[in-house]
This record gives sequence, structure tokens and C-alpha cells, in this order.
Amino acid sequence: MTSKLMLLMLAAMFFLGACKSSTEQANASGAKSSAAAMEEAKGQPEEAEITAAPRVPAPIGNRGPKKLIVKLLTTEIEGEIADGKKYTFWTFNNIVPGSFIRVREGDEVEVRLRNDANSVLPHNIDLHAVNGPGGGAEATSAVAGKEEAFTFKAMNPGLYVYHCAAPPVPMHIGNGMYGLILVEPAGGLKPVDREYYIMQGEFYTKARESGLLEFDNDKAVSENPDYVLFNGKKGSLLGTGMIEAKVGETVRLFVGNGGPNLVSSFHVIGEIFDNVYQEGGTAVTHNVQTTIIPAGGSAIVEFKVDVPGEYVLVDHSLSRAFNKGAIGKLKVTGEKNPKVFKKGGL
Ligand SMILES: [Cu+2]
Repeated sequence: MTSKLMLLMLAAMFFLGACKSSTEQANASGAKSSAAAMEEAKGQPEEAEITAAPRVPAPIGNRGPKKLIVKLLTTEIEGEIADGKKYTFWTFNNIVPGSFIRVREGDEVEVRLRNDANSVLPHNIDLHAVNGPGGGAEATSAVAGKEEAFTFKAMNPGLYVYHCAAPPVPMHIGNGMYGLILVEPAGGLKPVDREYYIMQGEFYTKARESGLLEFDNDKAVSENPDYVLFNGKKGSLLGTGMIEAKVGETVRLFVGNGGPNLVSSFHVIGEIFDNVYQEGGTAVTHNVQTTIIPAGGSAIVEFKVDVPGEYVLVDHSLSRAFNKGAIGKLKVTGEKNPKVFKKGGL
């Protein structure tokens, strides 16, 4: 009887020990994002939803890895840059910044880049989310009227810049050829009430006889832009372009900086960032007033809005905001909250 009991106890101890060690192993492998990234992408390829700023595609949620196709068209088009002035933009999908791309860690992504038949120059795409030569630049280099493609596995979660890397690279980026790709971690980002896409870039201009503005290489080399803009146009986030939220909501901004040269000091006047995914990576800091966004880099900022009003988005290198265009607004509507903010004394 006693020996039977001891055997049972020994068996139970062994079983529990085995359970513990397998749980520990699972935790150890679960902590490695690379392990999650090695999950197999399943099913037939689907076309990724892509959107124009300030909109972003729907969150990934809790799905497994997929095979996705991202279609991009490079173009050279005239558009308004500021105050009725026209500029020859070079774009991904006819917009600056280019379409927001949203994928999941472990997704296998086929990027199809077609260069419009009316283009003068070859274009390509270097996605900073890629592990591979040139981020895909050589593999996608396409002359006018041609399509090129490459496939990559999204191994590292984060918010990444993509841009054209055809020579001269500062000119292609300076003309507006940049955008953001978000690689969500397994399980997805925490849900929030509002998400927006904002990308800064500076423009170095000179006028042709017709008045049409084009890229000025001397100004670019001396890093002296005429315009520093959010989403490729002066006032794009003002007036009817203001982004919006309601009191009590949490706002997430995916902020990128195409450059090609300047580092942004991103700030929202009257708000504090509750969370900042520094440089678009995995490290999150709290209670941040202004965050640095490198040229060719990004940040994800999150904050809850407590009080109604208009909140001004700036590059806190303020001459850029008040003289060169790097200014936008977030309009918050809802009940006043005098416990948090009121005019007058106690
Ligand atoms: Cu290009």
C-alpha cells in the first residue's frame, strides 16, 4: 500500500515536472519574436488593403500569417503643393505619402511595382521592413510601362518607411516617393478608438518658366527646403483635412519621416503621448512631450484625449511649422472636463 502510494506520488511529481518544463520551453520560445515569425503563412495569396493618408487599413487583429500581394504604381504627376502652386510629384499610387501597407509578422508579402507608362525615369521600392538586399530596390527596378516583383517574409514587427531608391535617391524621395508599412506583432496591436497616418517630408523647389515647381538639387544639398509638409501638401491636415476624435477616446498616430534630410521633432500642442513606440520599434516609453523621428524613420504615438478643442500637430523645430508648412490639427469634440482643464483659478 505504502509503496503503491509512493509510486503514485513519484509518477505525479514526474508528470508535474514534465508539464513545468514544457511550459517553460513554450514561454522561452514565445518570447522570441523570430520564432513567431517562422509560423507558416497559409492559404492562397490575397490582395492587401492599402489606403491613402490620413486613413489606414483595418487592424490585423488575431489572425495567423497569410500570403499577401501589395500592388503599387509609380507615377510622375503634377499636383498642388501649397497656396495654388503646382509641383511635379513622383509618387507611389498617385499620392504623397504612398499608400499605407499593413501586414502581420510572419506574412509572406509579394510586392508588385508597376512603373506607369508615362514615367520618364525608372523607379523601385526599398522597404525598411525587408531583410534582404536593398530592401527590394534592385529586384523591383522598373522602367516606364514595366512591372517587377519580389517576395519577402515580414520577420520583424514595427512601423517602417518605404521609399524609392533609384538614383539620384535624394531627388526621388524629395519628389515624394515614400510611405509607411506597418508589420503588426502576432496577436495584433492593442485596439484603440482612432488611427491616423501622418508623414513628414521636405520639398526643395525652383520654378520653371511656366511657374510649375520642380526639385532644386542645390537647395537639397544645402538642406534648405522651401516647404516642410505633412502628407505632401501645405494645409493637408487643416480645415476640412483636420483629423478628429471625441473626448475620452484613445488616438494612435503612425508618424513617418520621409526626409530626405531633416530630422523631425514631432509634438502635439496641448497633449502628452501616453505611449511612444520609439523609432517605430518595440520599445515603448511613456509620458513623452516631443519625439524624434529620424529621416527614413518613424514613431507610433498614442494618447487619450480628455478635453475638447483643436490640438496643433507640429515639427517643434518651429520655423518649419509656422513658416514652411509642418503644421496640422486634431479636432476633439465632446463634453468639457473642468477637472482636467479650465480657464480661471481654483
Ligand atoms: Cu523613383
